[in-house]
Amino acid sequence: MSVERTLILIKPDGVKRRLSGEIFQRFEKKGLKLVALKMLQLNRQNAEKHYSVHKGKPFFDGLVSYITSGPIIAAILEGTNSISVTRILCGPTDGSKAPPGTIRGDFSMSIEKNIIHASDSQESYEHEFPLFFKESEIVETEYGDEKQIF
Ligand code: 3AN
Repeated sequence: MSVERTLILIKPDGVKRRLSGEIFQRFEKKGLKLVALKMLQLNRQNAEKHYSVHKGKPFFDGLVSYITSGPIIAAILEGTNSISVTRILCGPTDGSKAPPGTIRGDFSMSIEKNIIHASDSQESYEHEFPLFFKESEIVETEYGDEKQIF
């Protein structure tokens, strides 16, 4: 058990469907702490870097076109085991198979338009977050409720 940070991206479908507030509410209610946040539109070069592990896969071009097609919201969430906890709240990749109660299970019907990205490991987080945030944009604050949550 260790305090981790993880990167999430609310994808263009999540932003355009006005789900951002609901999604952040779920992470905050769970006990994760928002330590960085911004809205942006990715260019192709950064999208390809972000998804570089998928280069060569049949869905790569569609994925890059999709994630660059509109505004996204990038955030860093902090908390004990935040990488795995965040992935559990997101649910499995394919929204049509994701269980209810998860973000994808409740809001997505698709494997591509699946609302949210979340880092799947510490290595992924280290690769992904510098594409979106400088270290100086991460705000470290004690809220004082950590003992109630963990
Ligand atoms: P996850 O986001 O659940 O970690 P990954 O890392 O396997 O899923 O895939 C990265 C992204 O690529 C997914 N979020 C999804 O948008 C897209 N993707 C994965 N598999 C497919 C597929 N078979 N067809 C279309 N898009 C896919």
